[in-house]
Amino acid sequence: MAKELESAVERAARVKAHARAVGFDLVGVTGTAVPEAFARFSEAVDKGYGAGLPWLVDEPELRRDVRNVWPAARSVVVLGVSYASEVPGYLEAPPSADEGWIARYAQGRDYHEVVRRMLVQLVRKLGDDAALGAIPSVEHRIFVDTGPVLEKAFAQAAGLGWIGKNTLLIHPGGPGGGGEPYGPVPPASLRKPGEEHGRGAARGSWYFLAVVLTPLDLAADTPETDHCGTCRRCLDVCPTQAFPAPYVLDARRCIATWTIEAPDPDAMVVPEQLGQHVFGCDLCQEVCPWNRRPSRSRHVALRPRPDNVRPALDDLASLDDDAFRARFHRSAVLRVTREHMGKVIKAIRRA
Ligand code: B12
Ligand code: SF4
Ligand code: SF4
Repeated sequence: MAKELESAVERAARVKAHARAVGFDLVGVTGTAVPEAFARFSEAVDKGYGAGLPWLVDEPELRRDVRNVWPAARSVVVLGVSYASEVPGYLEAPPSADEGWIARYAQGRDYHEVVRRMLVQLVRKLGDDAALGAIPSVEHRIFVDTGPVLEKAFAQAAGLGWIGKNTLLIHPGGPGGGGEPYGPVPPASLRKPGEEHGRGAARGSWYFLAVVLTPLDLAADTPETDHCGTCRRCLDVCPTQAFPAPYVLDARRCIATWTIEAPDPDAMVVPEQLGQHVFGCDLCQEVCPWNRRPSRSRHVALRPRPDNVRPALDDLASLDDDAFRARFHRSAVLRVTREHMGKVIKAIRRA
């Protein structure tokens, strides 16, 4: 039997070591509620900015405190996985009129699958610790994207980064979340952009977020502070003026909603503002100075598949249902149907 880890600090350190061992790039800990963010969330939903997406606007109370989702939760472990790539972006190498843009987060393997597998490994390691008597034997709940959890707000509270004016979580670089140094700092001659403070925790917003709810009492980290300053590039670049104010997104106007979430894209898409976007949009991240010179994600499965970078619109439009499913096998693009993407492609061509 191992000695029981008696303090919340020791237990948090153990969880973080496991998180890094299974491949998470960022990890931090916080409590079960983010009251200020919940107030902002409620205000945004009341104004209609949730675009009527049922999984976002229904049962808002669930998001007040994760104990409304799972009463046993006592701490929230927040995790980040980089999907940064060196593929030139939409603005750097604009797609031609015959090409579409699939957002970076969907250019590789479906992150729900990749990140979930890492979460399961993390929870397994905690189970091993419990079997050794190092921590109490408890259940955990894991979430990546689809749960009623304000992941960005928890990530900021857990010190992983701050929510920028583009409403996304931006990691400042260096420590791997939670204010601890992450990985050795390589010698200057070997450093890549973004590795100024240590490997594996490049700055920027090209991170997926995930959450583990745990009944364990873990020491909380210090929230990250805002580093947007006077910059407003993301607000100015948005082709649909989807930001009614800094830090506030009206999802009804976001190309990601139009091309992915809208029940019927014809009812929402403004073709003249769509550009070449067939699935998602990266513009408000591409212009962010914190995303300049991204270092490539170490997660091979998340790296872009060449055929998902500026795919020919004709090729996409020619797929039947089976071919569409085969083409996007294990890809987040399967969030939409062939018919849905077909309508988006028609809108691109109408403009
Ligand atoms: C709904 C949703 C969407 C909606 C709405 C987006 C949005 N900004 O909320 C749509 C479909 C538009 C969308 C688009 C995208 N999404 Co999305 N989405 C979600 C989801 C499922 C819920 C987010 C949510 O609760 N929104 C509710 C609204 C009201 O909250 P909010 O705008 O985030 O507002 C918060 C902050 O802005 C803050 N806030 C508000 N006002 C102010 C003011 C100040 C001063 C401060 C400091 C803070 C602050 O408080 C609010 C509450 O937390 C999360 C996963 C999850 N479960 O959390 C992924 C998530 C946010 N999406 C993600 C991604 C990658 C994207 C896209 C980049 C995909 C793409 N390339 O097309 C785009 C980005 C668009 C954008 N600029 O946000 C990632 C973001 C990772 C990161 N680094 O932040 C997440 C976390 C998924 C994941 N698990 O990785 N998404
Ligand atoms: S993802 Fe595109 S459309 Fe949505 S807010 Fe950002 S720039 Fe605007
Ligand atoms: S582009 Fe500028 S304002 Fe927008 S999130 Fe990045 S640093 Fe903040």
